[in-house]
Amino acid sequence: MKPHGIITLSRFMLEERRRVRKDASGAFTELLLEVAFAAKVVAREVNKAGLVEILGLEGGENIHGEDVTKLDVYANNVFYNALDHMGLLCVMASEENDELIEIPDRFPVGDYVLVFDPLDGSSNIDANVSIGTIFAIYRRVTARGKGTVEDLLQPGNRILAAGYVIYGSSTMFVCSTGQGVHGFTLDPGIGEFILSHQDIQVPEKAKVYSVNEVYYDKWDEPVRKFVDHIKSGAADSGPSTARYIGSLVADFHRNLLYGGIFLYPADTKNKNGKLRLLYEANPMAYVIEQAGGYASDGHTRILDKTPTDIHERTPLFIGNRNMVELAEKFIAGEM
Ligand code: P6P
Repeated sequence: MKPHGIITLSRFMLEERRRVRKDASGAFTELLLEVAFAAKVVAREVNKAGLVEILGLEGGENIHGEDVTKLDVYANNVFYNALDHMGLLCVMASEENDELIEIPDRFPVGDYVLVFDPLDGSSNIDANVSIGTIFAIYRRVTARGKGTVEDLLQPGNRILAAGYVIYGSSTMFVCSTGQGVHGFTLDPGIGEFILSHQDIQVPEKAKVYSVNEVYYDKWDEPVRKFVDHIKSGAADSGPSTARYIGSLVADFHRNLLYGGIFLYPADTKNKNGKLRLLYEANPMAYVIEQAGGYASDGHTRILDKTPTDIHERTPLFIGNRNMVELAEKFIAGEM
């Protein structure tokens, strides 16, 4: 739905708070806006990544004598430094950190939990392929003080807000707080995310299927039969084309707007698939369900899985509900 006039992310979130969130303290809204601020800082660096060669090699120094870090490490530091002192979070987890991320003793702790992949698909940067940040926000479950692993290992069905930033031809902040999915495009001229895609819903027809078929022979037989089925055109409401970018945020975003199914199944090498439950599958599952789609590991709804480790992997089938449920039927041996 085309929004009327210029609505910034800040205005949208503040109006949503007044309308539905009754977030008395405003801390939740502040947290969301701080995540968006960090994304703007990351976008500025990602968008000149191609200039790293000119500005200085990663790990080296640029012409200003500044250390150039790998972009995913840089992005991780940006999100950490933007959020560690705000008194909004009790704990964080990041794809870049083996252990949970504590709030430093010198800062107050808050009521929320943030899990994030600061720069997913970063191996694609040199080819100028779209990459992204993925995040989810929970309320803490421990009573007080610094958060623990218990606060992090919550099922996705307890997510309060989730979304992603796609650093592509434009930078977009796509998120849901449980009131539908909305996309905000960064206007670099004013440094604001502007509402550009209100109430995103997955189109009725799944236009695209998206999977890395190099692993075909390593998949379980039912998964191979499912992919053969949708490729044969037999699935009457099935995909009419294949697209695979190899960057989850880019593949997901395209399917969200055009309709489709993305799958990263388990295989003989990756028994639980490659993608992470906490900060890749869960946030995307939350967004797709808010947009009318569905996400499964082939047997179980992604949002109903309770993580046992912050870096736990999961097979992922995500997109149009009818396609994901068809995959589940093949895996259950019903097709
Ligand atoms: P493959 C990027 O490395 C990533 O984590 C996701 O963004 C992407 O969907 C997936 O891996 C691609 O994996 O095995 O197809 O290269």
